[in-house]
Amino acid sequence: MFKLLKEKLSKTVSKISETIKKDVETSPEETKEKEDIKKGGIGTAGSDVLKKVKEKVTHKKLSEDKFDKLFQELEITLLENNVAFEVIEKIKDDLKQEILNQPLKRSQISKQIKETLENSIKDLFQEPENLIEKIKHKTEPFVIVFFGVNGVGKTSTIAKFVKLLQKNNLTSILAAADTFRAASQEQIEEWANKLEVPLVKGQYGSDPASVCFDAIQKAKSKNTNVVLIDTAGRMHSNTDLMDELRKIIKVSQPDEKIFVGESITGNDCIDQARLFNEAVDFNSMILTKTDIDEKGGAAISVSYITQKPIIYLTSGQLLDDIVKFDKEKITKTLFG
Ligand SMILES: Nc1nc2c(ncn2[C@@H]2O[C@H](COP(=O)(O)OP(=O)(O)O)[C@@H](O)[C@H]2O)c(=O)[nH]1
Ligand SMILES: [Mg+2]
Repeated sequence: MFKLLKEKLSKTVSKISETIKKDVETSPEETKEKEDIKKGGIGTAGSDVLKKVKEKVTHKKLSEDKFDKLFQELEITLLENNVAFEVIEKIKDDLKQEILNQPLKRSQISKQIKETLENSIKDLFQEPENLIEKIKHKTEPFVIVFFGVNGVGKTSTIAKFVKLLQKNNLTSILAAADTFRAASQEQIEEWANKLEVPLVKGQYGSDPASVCFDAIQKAKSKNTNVVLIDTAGRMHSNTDLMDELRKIIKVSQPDEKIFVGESITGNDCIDQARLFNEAVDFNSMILTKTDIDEKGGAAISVSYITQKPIIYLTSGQLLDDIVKFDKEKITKTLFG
């Protein structure tokens, strides 16, 4: 992830730093003061003046105008890589706060900008809870409902999560609450067989909420640790399907509502997250297909936009291609 954004960011930061440095070197006011000092000789009083001038030459303040002009370049880089507008504004404010009207050390400019950017981006992410620990602490079955737009990777993410639960000695039951899309029941059944976990299915066209209810009852009777509910893909603009999702949530009373979004779709993913969050106030997010996302703007933006944490990223089609979201790691990938 971030291949393109990383390259572009690094180039843009270097370019901006070079421009500021050049500005420091060619400032006519400073050159004149330097000459005056040379002419006047350096006595005890002179050494104080020299110190002051030296400081002026190596510490340069940036004007707001100049900052805005320089930021434009960074803004384009961020926009091109799907970073959300609000996020760009936040980064701009942080950078302004940190580098505007503060003395800039010529030798440190690039480092200063890079560090400010890194901290600003790190600050965008909500800290995720440890979901596995949360599950372990619950005695009753822990119910998770997964939702999102069609084809984003909900069903395969559920399969990956089951494998993760198995590694943690936690048992699962799957609820095939996608009774809408042709072949969806068969698809999840294939995963259930592969992972050797029970599955509760429904008739095509039947009420998905009743499938969830049955699965939860079964989990209770069998002391299963986790119920994973797979729902049909839906657009946030489809009111009937959003009502259906609300009903699923009402009936199953999930402990965790997870929005699944495709990181590669950038701003679409950000908009979907925003609207699903408004509709059902979810707990957390999983972003899929990070292996084919060279930009990464959605991953950078969604947590800030929704004020909800990303808990996992998936990065391929194998069952083990799921990793816990780690903001330190993410920012290192971007700036390291
Ligand atoms: N490269 C890649 N493909 C993925 C990833 N997650 C899911 N997919 C693929 O995306 C397609 C749709 O996945 P599916 O789970 O059926 O999506 P759903 O409609 O949301 O349930 C499948 O071909 C998956 O193999 C991922 O992290 N990386
Ligand atoms: Mg599916």
